[in-house]
Amino acid sequence: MESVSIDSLILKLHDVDAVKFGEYKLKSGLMTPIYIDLRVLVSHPALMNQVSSLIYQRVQEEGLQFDSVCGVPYTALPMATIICSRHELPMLIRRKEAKDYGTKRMVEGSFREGDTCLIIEDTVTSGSSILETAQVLYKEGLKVTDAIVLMDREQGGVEMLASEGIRLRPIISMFKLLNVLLAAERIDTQMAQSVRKFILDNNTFRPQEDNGNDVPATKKLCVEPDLQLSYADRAKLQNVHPLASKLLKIMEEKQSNLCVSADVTSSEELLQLADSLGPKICMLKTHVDILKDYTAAFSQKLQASAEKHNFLVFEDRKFADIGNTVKHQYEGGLYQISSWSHIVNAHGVPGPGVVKGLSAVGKPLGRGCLLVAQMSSRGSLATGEYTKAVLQMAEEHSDFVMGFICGSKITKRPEFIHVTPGVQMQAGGDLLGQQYSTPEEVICNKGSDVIIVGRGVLEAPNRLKAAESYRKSGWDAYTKRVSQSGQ
Ligand code: 5BU
Repeated sequence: MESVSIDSLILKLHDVDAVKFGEYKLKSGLMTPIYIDLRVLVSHPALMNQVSSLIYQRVQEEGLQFDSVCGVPYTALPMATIICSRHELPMLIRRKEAKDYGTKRMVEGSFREGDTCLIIEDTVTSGSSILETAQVLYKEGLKVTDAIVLMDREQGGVEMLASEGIRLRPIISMFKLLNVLLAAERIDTQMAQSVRKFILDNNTFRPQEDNGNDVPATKKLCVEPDLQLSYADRAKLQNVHPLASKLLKIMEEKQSNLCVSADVTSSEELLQLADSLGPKICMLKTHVDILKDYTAAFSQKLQASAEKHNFLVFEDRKFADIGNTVKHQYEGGLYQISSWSHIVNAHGVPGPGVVKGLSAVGKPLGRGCLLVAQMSSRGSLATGEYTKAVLQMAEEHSDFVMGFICGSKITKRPEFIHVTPGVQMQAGGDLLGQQYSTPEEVICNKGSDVIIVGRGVLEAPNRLKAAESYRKSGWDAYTKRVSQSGQ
């Protein structure tokens, strides 16, 4: 297609607000002065057809060979559908969430092992969405060598994917888009300049400098200097909470940053889990109120198992009431949580009183608390300013608060431990809003310290094997993070 057609397409995209200027937040959390939102195309069928034609034209120009086409969900899905339908090409659909019934397939459609799949995407920033889709396809035995994207923000996606063996071919680049909009007086020079500066200042891909080898995208955030510190070094910090120090030492010693979430309903099964998985984990997380047969004897046996296998117990109670009430809930009632659980967690919602109340009970016993700064569930309200306020609450009560439940590292202070739930080998989610990231993503890219895995282990045919493979993944991601950041 000639540049004239691309020019007119750019103007049409601007007409329908698929290109917007202002202050927008990207998936990465970064604020951007330009936002590309091609989701609106479904409301503009003529434009959608033009986009799809352009993509297909590029496929032909490049002479790409493939067996099937997969659009990255969701925006590129209709584009792939139109192309495949019009040109009678086999298509595959990548599920974002695994079904919890039936076949549990992550890729729908027919294919054979070794088939090549072409990926189609609407917009690329870092390239991570394409990579994520490619990884799901790889898992099914498919090959991915090429991808086509309508709009490349020119922030490192092409380079990152190249380092992963995927050639990304953009149709419209950010600089081209800016030039066309500037020439048509849709934006002024100042705006064009500020967007150019933003793009140049925010390249997401950082290649290795010392030996010229490319660094996979999954490593790109592993170069923050504060991620240099090993668990062992952090355990020795002056201001680290004693229990955080103990946990860090256990992690280093057992080479495990795995916390298994023992979400079972019988005490016996839980104790069996503790005993069999004990050697693989640094921490065991419980929901004691889902047990149908809790007794004080159970909590004693759990403590003994923790002692024997050298792990900490974390009751995921998520206290969220006024100080006076949580004091009673923590110390008394049926479960007497403070008497057996090394660590508990709390929401920041009630304000600092919740920490003060828990601390009054837990601190004399040498217990520690994790504040829930973010949650793994879709639509969680614990974001942005709330997360910052929770961080401040922790800083002001660091004699009892030892870290956070969060999706990613929220502070550079190395004495705090970041603990992340919502982890499985494959990114995705469940039908009730849980969202999963991989161990590599959580530890290496997001800079967290501990992965919490529940059903990833509990629903595996062999729980011990699964725990070992999560331990290994989490540990490998950690060693990669530490060695990289040391460069
Ligand atoms: P899963 O089976 O790996 O999805 O279990 C996750 C566990 O972590 C489960 O016990 C949740 O209650 C817990 N969890 C979570 O998933 N997300 C959160 O934000 C918090 C706790 Br806080």
